[in-house]
Amino acid sequence: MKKLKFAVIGTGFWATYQLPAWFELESVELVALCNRTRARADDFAQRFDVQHVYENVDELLDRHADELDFVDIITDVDTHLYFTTKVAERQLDVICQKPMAPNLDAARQMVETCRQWGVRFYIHENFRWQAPIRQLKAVLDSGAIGEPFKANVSFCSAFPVFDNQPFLAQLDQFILTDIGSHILDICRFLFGEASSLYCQTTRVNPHIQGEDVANVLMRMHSGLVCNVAMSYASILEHEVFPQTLVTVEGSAGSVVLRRDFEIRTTVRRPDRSVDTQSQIARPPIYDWADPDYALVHASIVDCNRNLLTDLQGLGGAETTGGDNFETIRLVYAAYESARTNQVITL
Ligand code: 89V
Repeated sequence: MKKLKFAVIGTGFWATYQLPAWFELESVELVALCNRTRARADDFAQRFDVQHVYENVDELLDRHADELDFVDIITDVDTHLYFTTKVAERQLDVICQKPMAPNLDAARQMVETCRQWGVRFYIHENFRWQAPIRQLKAVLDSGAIGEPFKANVSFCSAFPVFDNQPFLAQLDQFILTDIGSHILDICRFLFGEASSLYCQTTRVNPHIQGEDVANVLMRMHSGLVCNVAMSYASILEHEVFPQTLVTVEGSAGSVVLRRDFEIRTTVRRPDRSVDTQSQIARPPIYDWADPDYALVHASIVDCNRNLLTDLQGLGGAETTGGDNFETIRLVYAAYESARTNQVITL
């Protein structure tokens, strides 16, 4: 496979893991880094042996646009439209961190700008690439539990997420953009598109700006009803961060993704007793991963691999800009529902 050359914009907390995740793949070469705080980019360049460092994105693109194949934008959400436009204008393919944009108009503009410039546009949305989520999807696709009609999806935690990512405490819109964009994407991955949605939000932590609890109820096109609970205020017996727990009931049985990656599939036997099979869908462990985030950090590699395969011309990207626009639509529909206390028809 041809080695693709790329640059990274943004060397914050997430880049600390996204860079080594790229280096798990063979057919990429990181040519340049750009960050508004030069010292941090210099530190990354030294650590990851990158030749060129810039504080200014125009300078990076002036010097390297001709040799680059794509740019990976790993910056805060407010800058995504700006950097995506800068990169697309140079006719380079774009990967952008989730959440795609701070509002739906900006997201629409990003998709449209990339379409107009004829460049490929992807969102780095990694949660659907977690090993237990992929395995759960395989159980659903096998037909073992029949036609799914009901699901509970839960991401409830009291993990001190603000210690590593202090900016999250300053967001006016917090849990639905940060975790909601992941969890609602998992729902789309498992159950398809939603036709309507209702949401309630709460702020429990007095030291943050945005909401830290959100409950979303969706009816999917398939007819399945999906109940999604998200919280960063849940002091529970078992702290499972960053695991998503899922229960799906179908016409012929049920499947439960429990803590520590256990998937239990229950079906009825002909004599009407039930049979439960258990499997563990453990993620790979990388030595560069933060143990608290190991499940998520492993999924960065699989997400990158999927996007790289598409960039290599082999197709198959899951989280294209167009696809992720449907996820971000759910996020902002959830805010609208919470604000108006209305069911939103999608
Ligand atoms: O992936 C993320 O968006 C991170 C975390 C896993 C903490 O939510 O902010």
